[in-house]
Amino acid sequence: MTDMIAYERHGNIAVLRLQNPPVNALSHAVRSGLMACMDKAESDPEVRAVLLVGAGRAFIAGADIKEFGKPPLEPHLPDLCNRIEASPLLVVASLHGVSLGGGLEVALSAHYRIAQPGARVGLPEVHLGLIPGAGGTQRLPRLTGAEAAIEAITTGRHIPAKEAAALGIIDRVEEGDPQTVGLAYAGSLLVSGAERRPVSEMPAPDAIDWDATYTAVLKKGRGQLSPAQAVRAVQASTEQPFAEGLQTERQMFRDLMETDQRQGMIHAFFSERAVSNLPELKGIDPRRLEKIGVIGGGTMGAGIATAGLLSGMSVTLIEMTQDAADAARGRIAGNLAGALKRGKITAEAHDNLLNDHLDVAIHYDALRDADLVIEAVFEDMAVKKSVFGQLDAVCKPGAVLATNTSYLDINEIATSTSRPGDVIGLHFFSPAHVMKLLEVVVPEQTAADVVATGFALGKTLGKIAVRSGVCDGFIGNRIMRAYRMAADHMVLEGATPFEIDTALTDFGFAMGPFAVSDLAGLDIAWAMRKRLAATRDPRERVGRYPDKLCEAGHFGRKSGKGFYLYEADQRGSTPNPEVLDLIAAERADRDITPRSFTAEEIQRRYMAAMVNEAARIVGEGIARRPLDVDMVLLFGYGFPRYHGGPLKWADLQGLDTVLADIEGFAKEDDFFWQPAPLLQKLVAEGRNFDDLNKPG
Ligand code: 3H9
Repeated sequence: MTDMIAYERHGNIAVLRLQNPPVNALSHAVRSGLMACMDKAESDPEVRAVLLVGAGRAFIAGADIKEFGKPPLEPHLPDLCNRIEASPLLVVASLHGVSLGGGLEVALSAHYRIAQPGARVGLPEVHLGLIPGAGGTQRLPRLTGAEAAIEAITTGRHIPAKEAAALGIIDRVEEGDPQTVGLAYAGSLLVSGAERRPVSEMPAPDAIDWDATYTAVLKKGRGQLSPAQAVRAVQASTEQPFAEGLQTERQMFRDLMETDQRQGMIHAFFSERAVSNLPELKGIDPRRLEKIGVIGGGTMGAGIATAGLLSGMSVTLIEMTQDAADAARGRIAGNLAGALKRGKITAEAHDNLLNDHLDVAIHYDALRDADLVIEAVFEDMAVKKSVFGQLDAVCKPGAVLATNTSYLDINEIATSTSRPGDVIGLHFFSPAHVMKLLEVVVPEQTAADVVATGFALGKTLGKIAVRSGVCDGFIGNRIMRAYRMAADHMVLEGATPFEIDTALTDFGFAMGPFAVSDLAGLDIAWAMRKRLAATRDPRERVGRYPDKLCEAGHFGRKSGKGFYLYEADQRGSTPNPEVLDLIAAERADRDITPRSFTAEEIQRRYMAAMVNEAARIVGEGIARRPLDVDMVLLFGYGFPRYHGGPLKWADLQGLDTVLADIEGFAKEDDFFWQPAPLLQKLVAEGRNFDDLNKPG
């Protein structure tokens, strides 16, 4: 049990070193070990102080998240923290790496805290759908005041040591080995006769306007409960004695532990890490990845080039003419200027990236040395094939040849080269230097180390890379087409686009589908509808009113008018009344008597369409696992993180409920609402999507 904690005596100081790799999470064994070691230190008459320190790369990253959802075992973390704080010995914590959640709560229970300059502290529990549950909401405000504590807890951000010292969270910042500086600090405190200094005995912080703060935090969280609850917990620190405040915090923590939001957020936490962990890539090394090439300097190509530069890669961008090349350089310079303005890079780095790491050329020859080339040219099969033919001619053997197409058949693109094993899809989302999602689209003949290189590129660029098979739209856009279609059907039947957008922002989406269309440009979906028209099944219902908007030159935000009006109000909060006229005309044309939809019905239909298509995609093997779909929607489509992703949401609803919805909707339109075979199978077997996420 105590091998999780190394106990050593250094003179009159007992060192308790946590060693639970990789991040010293406070598992049951660690908590028990700490309790036992505190007893041991206190029973040694020579010991006057305890030093808490972490082995490895962090002090403590928090409670062990893997234990959540299981019956909690004693000793509980709050009891451990209280026990540490109540020790008659002087307790010092020496922090390095991260001290997060329960890790910071343990440190706050010590009487003094010293940290390395590079250390970071924080209470990120809200990102797991929780609040700090071991005294963090009661102790932190006693050190920092209520306002700073609320900012820290509701954002969950990692606070650098220097700032933490300025806020009063840390007493001293000192460079060196954490144990060595900790021992010296504890020794000096003993020599100077420093007293124990329990935070719980410090005065309560001053009150603030709690209701206003609560309302503001709730609004900002778009329906996420935990940050708003954290405000109430901090409020308790000002209104209740410490012990009572702890009870209040504990109850809120327990209540949140029971919520779907907590399950959704923890699913997101683990899926984000599991998504690049594919069995097929075990033991496969990626190819070299230092110099990348980008073909095409439009918005997408310039964004990809910017992403590469910001991650320290050398980038060669190819355009067709000198004018186009100059324009591309201008776009990249604009992106980098934005990064400079947001403090992501220094002025020196900005100049350096633009002048020394970027080459914009008009001949493919410049790509001879590239390790990987991504084409981002016009979405046309003939154009893409011609580009790949030229790449095949100039690129060195082993170079990865990637396409950023969003729907074309990459198997066919690969046939235009003599090396289909080197061809892959790398589908970025615009703006490519900002959006986190990267779909790694794998055609039939792609070599395993090329797939590994796609994932390695994602990691270098700081993106969430998700494997997708080849199909029209891949994972994300194919699912989007289905839920967008469900929204359009609701409009034809009686809902307004504005009711739908509101219902979905209430569900937690950053934007509703019609506001998203305006942002993307209505001409994009228009072109897609025209492209698919020739092969469309006659039973498919497609609204014609959006075509009418486009025919009148209204393409959304960029033209000043779409579903919403942007001319006077850039936020687009004013619905365009012409849209309602166009819809009314189409309903009349189709002999539809409009009916009303509740927000709940809108949400259920939209989600059912999303889940059904996602289930098809998993069933067909386009996505390897349900969690892959969840991550695509979370990182590329603004899906609310606290629902975990569409398939986690479906699990939490109960798959039988979702299937029953689909079967019910099918009574009106049995072409669109065909239940996915995988969904039917899981319901019949009493299983859920998460069962398919488990390895093996
Ligand atoms: C809490 O403390 C509640 C209390 O207030 C009250 C309780 C009563 N537990 O991210 P990485 C694993 S809530 C278990 O890839 P990085 C992680 O899964 C907790 N495992 O590395 C991964 O495993 P694998 C509040 C954890 O360097 C491995 O460690 N704390 C935990 O990019 C490496 O992680 C948090 O929310 C954990 N707590 O980032 C902190 N943490 O190798 C959550 C990590 O098998 N953690 N693992 O895939 C993080 O933010 C990042 O993991 C961290 C390291 C910054 C620590």
